[in-house]
Amino acid sequence: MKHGNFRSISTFTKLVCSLTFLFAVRALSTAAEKPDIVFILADDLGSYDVSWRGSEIKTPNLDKLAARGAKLEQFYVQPVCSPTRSSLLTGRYPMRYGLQVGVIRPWANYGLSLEERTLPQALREVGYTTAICGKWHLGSFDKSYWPNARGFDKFYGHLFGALDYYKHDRDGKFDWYRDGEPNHDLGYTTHLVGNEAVRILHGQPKNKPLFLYVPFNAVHAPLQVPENYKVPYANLLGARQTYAGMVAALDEMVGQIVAAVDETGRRKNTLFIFSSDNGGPRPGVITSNGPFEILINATPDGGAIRVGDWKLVVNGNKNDFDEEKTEDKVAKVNAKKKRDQAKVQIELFDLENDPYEKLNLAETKPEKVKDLQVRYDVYARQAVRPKNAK
Ligand SMILES: [Ca+2]
Repeated sequence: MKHGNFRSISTFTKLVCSLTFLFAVRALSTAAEKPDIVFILADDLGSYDVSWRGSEIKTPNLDKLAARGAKLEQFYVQPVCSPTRSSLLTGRYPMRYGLQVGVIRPWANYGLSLEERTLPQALREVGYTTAICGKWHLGSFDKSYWPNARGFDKFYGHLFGALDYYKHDRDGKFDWYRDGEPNHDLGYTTHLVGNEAVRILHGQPKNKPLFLYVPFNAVHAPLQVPENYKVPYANLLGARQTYAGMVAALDEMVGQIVAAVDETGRRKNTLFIFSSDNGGPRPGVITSNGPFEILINATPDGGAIRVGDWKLVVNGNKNDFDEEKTEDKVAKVNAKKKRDQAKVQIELFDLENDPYEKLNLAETKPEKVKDLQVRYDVYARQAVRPKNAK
């Protein structure tokens, strides 16, 4: 097995269920009727930074969806932005097309492989209008990789990560578009994205189903929000106060999107899904992931596999770091690995009795480790080389 392939197994994510799906779906009037799908994706939202989980940050609109829907208390996403988004839009593990490690940087000359069939392509083929408002993060260097070329009829938003919420740039490069052309709308991006989603809903023909994908850049860094959103959180310290305001602005726009669905009479045939793309960075300082210690970017070099209640983690890394610096982190991990090739860290967890992965049972359950390692290796051999591998 090639070393590169082994590393690629990181796509199996040891990231713990940081997020929550909300389903609010009513019975369809007929089996043939296609539901609208409104998929709202937050960016870097801490899994316990929603008020239905007891947070001091108030999210009344998300709470309402949660109360009427299904709350998935444990599920897996990929460790960072681009892998999660590519998984969502292809239904395939990123290790199968080389996006398993880190994010696609603004200057990267690759993107989601053009050979991959996307969810909006499939939905458009069966009659849906397909629209994305928000962050793409699946390739920017050539327009053949942009959303309008990947199945979306409509695209409003940006291509890079870590956008400035007001200037709409990243590292000085302007990054705000409508259907492939630069767009100079003024305002806070959370508002712009939400307003566009509302506009799309109001403009949608009544008899045509809609796939509305709303990947907010909120609440990813840089931490920016209009001052009025911070006022209710004067009791919170520093960055968390700003972050709380950002979550509140996001929740407000979710409320407006849901209201637009109601106003257009589409509610009874709409599936809402809400998630974050990964867990919250700097937990305890800025975000909260509750009892889950493992955060974003948990496995830049290694991976995990779960079979039933057992989970094997290979070369796990519980350090938290900025996902935009992932490649730097990967380089450091690789350098360390070269210095110590023989040392592979193995952890085994019994998720039924230890859902927060506190007790490593690898030494006491060697047979279980062996069983899972065999399956892990099968997948590792299927992985392609990461596109950002040096
Ligand atoms: Ca993210």
